[in-house]
Amino acid sequence: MKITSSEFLCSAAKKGQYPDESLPEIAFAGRSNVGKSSLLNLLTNRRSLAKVSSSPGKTRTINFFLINGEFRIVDLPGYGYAKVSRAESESWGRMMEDYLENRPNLLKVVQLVDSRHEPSAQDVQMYEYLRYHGLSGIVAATKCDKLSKNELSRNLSLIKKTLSLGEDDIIIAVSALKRTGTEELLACLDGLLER
Ligand SMILES: Nc1nc2c(ncn2[C@@H]2O[C@H](COP(=O)(O)OP(=O)(O)OP(=O)(O)O)[C@@H](O)[C@H]2O)c(=O)[nH]1
Ligand SMILES: [Mg+2]
Repeated sequence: MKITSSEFLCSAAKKGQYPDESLPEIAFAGRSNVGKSSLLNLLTNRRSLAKVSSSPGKTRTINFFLINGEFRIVDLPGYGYAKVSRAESESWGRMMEDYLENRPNLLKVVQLVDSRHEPSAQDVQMYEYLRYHGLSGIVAATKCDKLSKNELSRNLSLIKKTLSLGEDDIIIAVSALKRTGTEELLACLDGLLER
């Protein structure tokens, strides 16, 4: 697939604010600062379609983007950001559950993890949650520009093991900086959209 058009549709904190259910959606999940918004910009070849920030907690709502006029990529707010209050973290949980468990046109969630580290307990929990809801299967290991080939290969094995990835699960190393991993990821999205 080639992405030829992309546009921001809307930002939602609750159900009534989502766009209609007429188009398939693929969402990006992962801890704050892992590179979700950057990956969306990379795939769409846009510098600032989604807002990126070096301080975690940039994306606080669910953001919908229309791609090629035929499907949507959904940029989710990150978890694991230490500075949020308990109330904020609870409202994050409700917002995520509402979307992830009640969205009939949601095909899959791409789980992003940092390629430099062993997935955190929250990453594992998120992936298990996605698996339970039939939304798992694609993992993107971000910021792979920061690692040597050997380190990357070692860490990809560690990520597979820690997240208990199965035979059919796909893991793709991506870098927004070096622009790697996009073709593989787009091919995956093609598969999801059954083309
Ligand atoms: N070196 C490197 N830095 C990256 C890469 N992707 C993202 N970053 C940097 O990581 C930081 C966070 O990126 P974002 O895309 O805003 O992360 P996010 O997951 O959307 O974060 P939240 O919106 O807070 O959940 C920014 O400073 C990016 O420039 C990458 O592939 N390589
Ligand atoms: Mg973001």
